[in-house]
Amino acid sequence: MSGAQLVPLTGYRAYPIEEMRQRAAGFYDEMHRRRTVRHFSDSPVPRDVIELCLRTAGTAPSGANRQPWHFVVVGDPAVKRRIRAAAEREERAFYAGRAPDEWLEALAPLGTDEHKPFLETAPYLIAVFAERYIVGDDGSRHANYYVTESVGIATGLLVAALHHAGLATLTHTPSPMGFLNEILHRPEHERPFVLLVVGYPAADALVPVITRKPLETIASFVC
Ligand code: IYR
Repeated sequence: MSGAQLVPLTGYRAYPIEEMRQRAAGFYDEMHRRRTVRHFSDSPVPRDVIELCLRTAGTAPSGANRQPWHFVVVGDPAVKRRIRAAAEREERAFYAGRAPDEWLEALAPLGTDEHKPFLETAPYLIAVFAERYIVGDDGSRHANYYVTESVGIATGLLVAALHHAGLATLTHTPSPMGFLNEILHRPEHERPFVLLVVGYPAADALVPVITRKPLETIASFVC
């Protein structure tokens, strides 16, 4: 017996083909301009804009609709300072030898190093956690499904929403990120997924020269 409760689809909107084309092109145009930024301004960002973008992230599809994500928004300068210190400790080890040469060579064109001043400069850090499983009030454990896929999609929507709102992001992954559980008091079953740096780009922000793979490379059609 199915326990499903089904209701009519009401939110869907269909568009005439030409409008569909324009919308798809317009959205591509907007997303195509997005760049990952590492030079941030310290100008404040309205908190309600962050909240709205998090609501968008929370609309992501997820395995069995478990929504296995948790976002911690950090604006407190003292907490940002602690996160920077811990991240730079890991990054120093990474750049000084933990990372294999091949990895460091792959990063060289991006110009990254162990210095992460943006973790203090940017007005907000958003630590994204993946709930590996659910812990009931009585301590019982319940499975989540497709956790990495679900949190990856939610994070993608968050990056897109922040860009759409006019903010810049850096998807930062100091490795390992266990220090985020400690500093942000998140339980052990929540795995740090990514640390998003959010704000306005610095007026003199520079970005590396990159290219994006052409459609023919990233997609094939069987039709
Ligand atoms: N986490 C390090 C290294 C790094 C790794 C990858 I893969 C990148 O795309 C960029 C950086 C850092 O943030 O510097």
